[in-house]
Amino acid sequence: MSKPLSDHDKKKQISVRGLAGVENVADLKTNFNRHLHFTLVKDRNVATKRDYYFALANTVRDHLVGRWIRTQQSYYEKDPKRVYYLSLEFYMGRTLQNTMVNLALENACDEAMYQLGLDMEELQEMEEDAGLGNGGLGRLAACFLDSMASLGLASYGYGIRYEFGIFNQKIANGWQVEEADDWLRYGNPWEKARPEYMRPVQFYGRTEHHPDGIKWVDTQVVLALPYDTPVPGYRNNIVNTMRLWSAKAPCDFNLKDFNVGGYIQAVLDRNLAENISRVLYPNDNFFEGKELRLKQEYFVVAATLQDIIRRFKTSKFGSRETVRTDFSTLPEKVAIQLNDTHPALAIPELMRVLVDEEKLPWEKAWDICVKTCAYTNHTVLPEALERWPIDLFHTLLPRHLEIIYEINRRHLERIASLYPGDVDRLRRMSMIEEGSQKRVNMAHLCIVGSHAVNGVARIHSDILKATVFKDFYEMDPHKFQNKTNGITPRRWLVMCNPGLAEVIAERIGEDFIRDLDQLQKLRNFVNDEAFIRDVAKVKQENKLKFAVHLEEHYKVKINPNSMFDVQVKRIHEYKRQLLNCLHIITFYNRIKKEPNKEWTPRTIMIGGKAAPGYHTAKMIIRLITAIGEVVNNDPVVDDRLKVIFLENYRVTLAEKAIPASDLSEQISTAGTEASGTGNMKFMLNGALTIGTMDGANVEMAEEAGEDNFFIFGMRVDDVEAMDVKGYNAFEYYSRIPELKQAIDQIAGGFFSPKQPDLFKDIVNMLMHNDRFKVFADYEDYMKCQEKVSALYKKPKEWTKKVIMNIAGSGKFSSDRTIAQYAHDIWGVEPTLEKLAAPDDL
Ligand code: D6G
Repeated sequence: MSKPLSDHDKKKQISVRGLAGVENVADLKTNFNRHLHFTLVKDRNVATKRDYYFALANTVRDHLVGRWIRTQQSYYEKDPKRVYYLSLEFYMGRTLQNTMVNLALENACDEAMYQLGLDMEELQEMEEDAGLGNGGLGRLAACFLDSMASLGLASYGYGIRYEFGIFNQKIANGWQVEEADDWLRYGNPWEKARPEYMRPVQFYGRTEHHPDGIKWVDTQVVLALPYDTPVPGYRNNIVNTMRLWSAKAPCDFNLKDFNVGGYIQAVLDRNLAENISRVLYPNDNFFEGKELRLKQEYFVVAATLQDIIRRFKTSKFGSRETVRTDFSTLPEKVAIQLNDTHPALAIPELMRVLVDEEKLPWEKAWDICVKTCAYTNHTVLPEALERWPIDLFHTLLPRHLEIIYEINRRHLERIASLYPGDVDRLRRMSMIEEGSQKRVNMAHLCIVGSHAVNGVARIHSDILKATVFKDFYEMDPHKFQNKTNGITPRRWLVMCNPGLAEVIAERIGEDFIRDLDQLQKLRNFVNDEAFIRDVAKVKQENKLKFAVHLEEHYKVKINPNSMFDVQVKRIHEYKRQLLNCLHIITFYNRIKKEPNKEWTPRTIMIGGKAAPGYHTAKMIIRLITAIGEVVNNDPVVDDRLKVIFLENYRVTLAEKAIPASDLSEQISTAGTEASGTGNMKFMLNGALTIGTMDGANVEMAEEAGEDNFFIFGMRVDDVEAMDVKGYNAFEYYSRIPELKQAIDQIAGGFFSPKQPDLFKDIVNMLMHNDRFKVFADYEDYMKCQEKVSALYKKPKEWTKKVIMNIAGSGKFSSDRTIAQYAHDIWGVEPTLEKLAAPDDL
């Protein structure tokens, strides 16, 4: 009998991991040892696993350097239109493996480490996630950077280098506990500080109106120190830049003008200024009007615009340097994309620079501003929309408030001329909201100050036009567009699921990695027995691997033949983790009622972080862990149902969980989830979806074919009709016995015997105050779950649907999304350029 292949040997056979040429491996070993010695200053007697990770990271990084310098040089030489993606979040996750994938170095590095007696996967586990995001919006920005580099766009990501990213979630006695994410503690090998590009950013002060213009004076200055991270394209030798700003107090901070507390106190107070980039606000889809957050938003915008204008003014053609002074060409050279309203201050800041500093007339400046900026909306939830109190604005950014008033005055004038006498319309469309507290509506500012406004899935873009931005759509229909979100197939297939990438590549070649639409060709293999077997086998291997992780972590015995039913995303009422809970409880009750029936076994996993201040979300986590405690310890249930709360869900855990999932739960109330991108990751990795007709689910079902999709629940129209009629939770509760039983159990302490009223707030909300109408979809959801269970009993039928889903997932590549932004909004074309490989070392 031949020896089974080791993990290492199995990986070697996978071609998508790049070639492991002999010279390549020898060089990598030499350079690894060189870095261990000269960079880490260690030898193998004392080196830790982390030292080995850093040595490998530096070895891989060396391969980026020449490509990075060359790419940036070519941007100065060719002077193409540049795209600036401004975002308060870039949820990058880990970088080492992604770099190896994009540079085709993975197999060679694996071999080099193997020959040195090291396990590359173990070293990879030493890397911290760059968790500079909350969820979908931040991860989208990260996927977009990969696609922009892979398509050869001259583009940049601009954001904040938070010292602390999204908190680490611990579960203690069933409750979420937050821990600070000190991700930079051991250093970050992927960033390069650029103190030579430091920029001043002003705050507070007042304005002075002089005959020759307006001055913003008596300000406090904080310095913005940029850190550059390389963003490699997929095997095209292009390396773009993500530039993240860190706050630094100037040397004379608090010493120049107010030397009150003396020197020591002034030095201690530098912290106050530097707090600006200290920590990411951990809210997803929720606006918290804190001064420090407004400071962060202005900080990134002011520093970035200075960089954009410097680059616009100076372009080097070969050895010649030209200085541009004519700003009317700015929109031909610069596109600024606003990732939600968070960087909306780019609009008044650009106006301030053009009018106050560059002395352009207002009309001219405004025309340039609108042509340069574009705005992406990510949500219709009212609690997520940014509405800053005027007082705060006035104190922190007095000049910007004046500019916004002027923008608004002209905006209202235009409305008044288009709709004479329509006073209510003026009120609805104003950027300034009256009321007990006056506020600036940032979405209105963004729409007016941009030439394009887009939603992130077809249904969401339609809802924007029909409801929240209806008035604006009526006035300027040409601005409104849709750009359905996408995910990068490099990280979310090749990197996290090499087994699946390989069985696909064996059938249709490797071109799908750059051109995901080619997955359509897999429809030809839907009846191919060998392909069905291969797809099912990869899934089973991924499940077994994840089961080992789960058993180690949660001390629960996992049945690897059970359906892995997964809902991972931020915890939020609108995402309806509670509906999932009701399914779990009902399934449990059914097993208990008929213990001898042939139930389709499930391992149900739910994971996600709750915003630290969101009480209901934290209670939802407690309910999930409480249900798990009862269900997992019930001998009658045995291995037919397990409930696991996946602790600390983040990019890295997604990369492990998604390839191992059978069923993806996408069950938000129709009309609430703008797009979703997790949904796409599951589809691409061979899970079937149970979902509502919400966000991108609608388009996913269309691409896969509705027969291959488990759709249930109210459509947007039904939800709207119910809002008119009124939603009565009690009616469902009293009519549906299994629902009543589940609610009575939660309310009566069945899952919290030591504290019977623990979940009274949740029950009250569900019964009397549920904005998201959980009960209204319960029956249909249960029926749909029964269909899922029935299909899972027929593995071949199941896998055929999986194949139809993978084959239909091509549309959801972020390469397609970015190509559309480039063509329809930015006015640039993907160059698909490949630079020649530099001589790296
Ligand atoms: C990156 C790579 C480095 C390049 C720099 C250009 O840090 O080689 O010189 O970007 O920065 P800008 O001049 O475009 O700001």
